[in-house]
Amino acid sequence: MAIEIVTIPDLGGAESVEVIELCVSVGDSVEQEDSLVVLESDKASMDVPSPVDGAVVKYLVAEGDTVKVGDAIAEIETADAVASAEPAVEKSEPEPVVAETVTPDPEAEAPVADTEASTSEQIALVPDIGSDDKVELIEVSVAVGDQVEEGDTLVVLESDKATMDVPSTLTGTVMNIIAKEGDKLGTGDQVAFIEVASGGSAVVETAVEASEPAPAAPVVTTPVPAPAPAQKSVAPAAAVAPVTNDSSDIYAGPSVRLLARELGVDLTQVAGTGPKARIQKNDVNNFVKSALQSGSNASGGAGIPQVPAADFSQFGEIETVKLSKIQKVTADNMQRNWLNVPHVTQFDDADITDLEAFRKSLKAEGEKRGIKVTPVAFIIKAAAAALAANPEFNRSLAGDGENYVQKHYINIGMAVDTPRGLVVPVIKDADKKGIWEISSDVISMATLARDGKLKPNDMQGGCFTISSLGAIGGNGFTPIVNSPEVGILGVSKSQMKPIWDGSDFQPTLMLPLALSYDHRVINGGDAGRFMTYLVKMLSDIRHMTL
Ligand code: CAO
Repeated sequence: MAIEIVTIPDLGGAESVEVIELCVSVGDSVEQEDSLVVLESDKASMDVPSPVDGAVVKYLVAEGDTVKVGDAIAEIETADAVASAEPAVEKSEPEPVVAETVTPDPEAEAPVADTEASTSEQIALVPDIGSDDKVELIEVSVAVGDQVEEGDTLVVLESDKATMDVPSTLTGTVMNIIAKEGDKLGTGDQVAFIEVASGGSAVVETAVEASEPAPAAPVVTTPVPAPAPAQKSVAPAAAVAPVTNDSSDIYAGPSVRLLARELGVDLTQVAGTGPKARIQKNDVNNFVKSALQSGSNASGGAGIPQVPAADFSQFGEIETVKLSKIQKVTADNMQRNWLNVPHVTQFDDADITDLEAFRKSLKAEGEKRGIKVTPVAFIIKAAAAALAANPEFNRSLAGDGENYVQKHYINIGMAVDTPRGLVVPVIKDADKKGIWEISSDVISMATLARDGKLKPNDMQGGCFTISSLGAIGGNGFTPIVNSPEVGILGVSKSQMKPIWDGSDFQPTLMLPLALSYDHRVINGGDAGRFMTYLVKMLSDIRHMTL
């Protein structure tokens, strides 16, 4: 074990810079090249990577500190047992700060310019970025027709270590933007044509030419050391130049931008908590966390807008009550299923006049058995039969999106309203059970549910769900599929209706049914057949015995 002290390397001429971010926590393991801190001068932000593999023992600087070359920033305990005769500080000094070194190249060739004309079109090039590697263009900061002044950012490049502005060294009009977002650019690549009002001036500058020589030491800086007059005061780092109006206030370092892109986070929606409201890694992580907790996706993913928080107290007296665990789980499940499942709901009414007469005829025997038979038992029985006859409804999409799983068992879930929230116990093997057994299961499951005594196993393995509001009322509702199941039946209150039998209106007890299904797995035809089958079962219970 050895302690390595990491120091601030050559800053390429900058006197002092600000520590704007500590990238890891004390105790964290780091690998060589992992960023330890992000520094920021008035020109650029720069990562200081770890020179060794190890664990961060201590930070010797804090966010907001001003540091200069040679200042110690962190202690790292290395796993390397090799005892070095050199002091750790000396060992760390020669390490490069970052891989991307932007060193202006005074030798670069200038594009041809017509100094005689009143205007001339000149090409802005990527200056020497200190590496043969190409880096990604992440932002185009101007549009064709824009007037730019010397120092205005044209595009922003980003390697895995640094974000670099390519500022214009010309004052004029952007005539054509050659490079586009996503392009990989290297030293000397063309960025844009700029029409320059020469005004008799013989001076023709490219981005490269305008750059003053920088020290040879590896330093991340912007291509030109000159201050960028058009940059926003809110974002002193040229590295965070705007792309569009919406992103004009983004103030974040390269590692944060990388993280945001990986997580699909739109940084315009993230509030920065760092110095000068700079967006830090934690801000991005917290944004994602809160988006997930609120059940909403981070913008840029599914693009679901957040419902703004409301202060109801301004309208009257309120109280805030903690959600029960079941309520929270239900909310998450409903939101997940609503968002993931393309729902279609089909409606029909079943004539249950005979079924009700039969059910009532069972009352006396039910009292002897101690079992109350309600319409729900018949609906479960009929649904099990419909599932057997229409196996499409007994499928689930496999996680790979390439297959479906066909189930060869029939378990029916039954939504039960309890004071703690909605739960769905499962009647196992409903197709193999008679009305008495199903009724007994309904009673015991509903009792366990209301007493909060259901075991996890009681609520697992459902193939299809029945949600009955028949005892409560209503003409119909559209239930949400209990994914990964693909179908759910909403049952409403039966009503006596005059039904035309071809020669007369007959008083008929009609049961409203609503079948919601996952249209990824079930077609309308499948649903139509399922519903027709179900209605037939309920309308003539003799079919259930077949
Ligand atoms: N039409 C008319 N009457 C009905 C009916 C219907 N569709 N369904 C049940 N009833 C009657 C019953 O026959 C019973 O009347 P009687 O005592 O006169 O026979 C009465 O309503 C009460 O029934 P119940 O509630 O005791 O029993 P059930 O079998 O109908 O329902 C259960 C059991 C567990 C489904 C129910 O208690 C329950 O919790 N329902 C709520 C489900 C729910 O909240 N769903 C919402 C899901 S939202 O996504």
